[in-house]
Amino acid sequence: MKKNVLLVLITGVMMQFSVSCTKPIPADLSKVSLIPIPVTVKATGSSFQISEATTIYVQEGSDELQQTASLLAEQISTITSIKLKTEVVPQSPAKGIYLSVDAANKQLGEEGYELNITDDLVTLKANQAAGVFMGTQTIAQIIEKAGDTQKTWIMASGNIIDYPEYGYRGAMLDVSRHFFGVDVVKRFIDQMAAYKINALHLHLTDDQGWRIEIKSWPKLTTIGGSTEVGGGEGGFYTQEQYKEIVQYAKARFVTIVPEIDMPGHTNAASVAYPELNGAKKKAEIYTGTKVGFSTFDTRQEVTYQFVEDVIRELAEITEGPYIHIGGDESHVTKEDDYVYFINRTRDIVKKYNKVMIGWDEIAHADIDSKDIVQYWAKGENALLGVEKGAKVLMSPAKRTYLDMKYDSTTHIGLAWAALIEVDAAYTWDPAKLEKGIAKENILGVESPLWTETVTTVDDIDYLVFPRIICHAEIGWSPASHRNWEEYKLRLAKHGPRLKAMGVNFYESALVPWEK
Ligand code: TNX
Repeated sequence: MKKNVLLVLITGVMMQFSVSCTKPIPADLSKVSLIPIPVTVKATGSSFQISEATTIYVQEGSDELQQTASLLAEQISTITSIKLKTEVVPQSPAKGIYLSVDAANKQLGEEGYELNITDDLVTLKANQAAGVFMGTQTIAQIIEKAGDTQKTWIMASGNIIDYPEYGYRGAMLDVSRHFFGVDVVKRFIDQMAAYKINALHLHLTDDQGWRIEIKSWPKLTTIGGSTEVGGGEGGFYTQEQYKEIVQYAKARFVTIVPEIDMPGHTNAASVAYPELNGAKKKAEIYTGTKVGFSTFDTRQEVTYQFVEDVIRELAEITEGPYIHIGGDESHVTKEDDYVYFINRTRDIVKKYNKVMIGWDEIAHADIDSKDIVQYWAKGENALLGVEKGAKVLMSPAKRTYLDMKYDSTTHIGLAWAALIEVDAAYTWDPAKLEKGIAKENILGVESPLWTETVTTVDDIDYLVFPRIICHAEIGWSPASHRNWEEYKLRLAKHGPRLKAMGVNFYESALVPWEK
């Protein structure tokens, strides 16, 4: 009798113990500082616990989903040191993390996703793999320690429905003024993708250097790539290296947009092949930072033979739809020669089935609804483009130029357009910037980093972060959700996250950074 009572007691205690052990830890999803802020977040007050036993399940039949699952496992391991297994399955499991594609919710579009987190199961689904990838970047921001002293990692429970305002959310890296190798570009892609940026524009050529191998014109890189601003050794990507960047980006749903800047900004090409500028004046290697002094001779056939060879080779190794042809600051090209050049170049880009993007000056050429004008300086140019039916990519220098100083004390950067503190980077709306350019005219937002004063990875980080995070939210989140006073508190929570990622960001005094 006594024995039995004891047994019942012990069993009772044990049962209670095991229940309290697995009891989910309360957490509030609505308090997690997500950037970009999602369209809707509903918190349910509980949490999903991540442990060694958690598996990432992937719906069968998609290589892209499997790749996304492996990248998520890597990201979770970086954050928590827990290595999760991935497993392909025919249907949703009862426990674990499950990634699937199911084209049920039209509202989500190409990149939207729905994330549902309960005590046992995390389901992430989207119409396309791109949306699932975007959702994994949200998961990476939701994962947190259950408490300061605890080693338990959780995801607050609830439901998120999310999709972007603009389909193109980009960053630009100028690898011409200073060259940066493949590893730096990959690191940049990872950092961008974490904030749902989906395009990387590489400014591959300029007066100071030609950075992409063109097999039919080899001196472009051997001579044209041999130096950079300040006289350093320069460099270039072989086509194999470029393809490696394209594939790395693709796995993270980032499109590479290559730019060959013409007919101005072409000194390096003309040093390699003097016939390109008509050889009236022999071009010399240039390592300074002035702009607007060079041009191709746009009225001779050899120039178009060159443009066609370059565009053909580049189109072959570029998977994305765009080729950027530059077209800015051609100050020494006569207006009608400039228009003639852009028109002929546009035909060549089309011949190789790509969409032409150019800086806002190209609006003066015969462009139409298939072309894209990148607004950087002149609203009137962008408006002209809109009148011709083109879409606008928004990169207003006063708001998005990452090479602008934060304030007068910033140790690198330029200041010709503006000083851009973090609040100035955040408090603008692409659809309200210019009268006559509405949301439906806008392809998206892009933040360019020109590198005249940028020589190291720390320099890149310092100018890019945290401003690019502001632009990422502008490109993704509804305008009605954006408010500086609230945003700066969310941004503050990303300080430790950026530090953990090894990012040398600018600790603006306007943001109450969390330590
Ligand atoms: C203007 S923006 C340029 C670049 C410079 C940049 C410096 C644009 C289309 N052209 O050539 O690098 O200013 O901020």
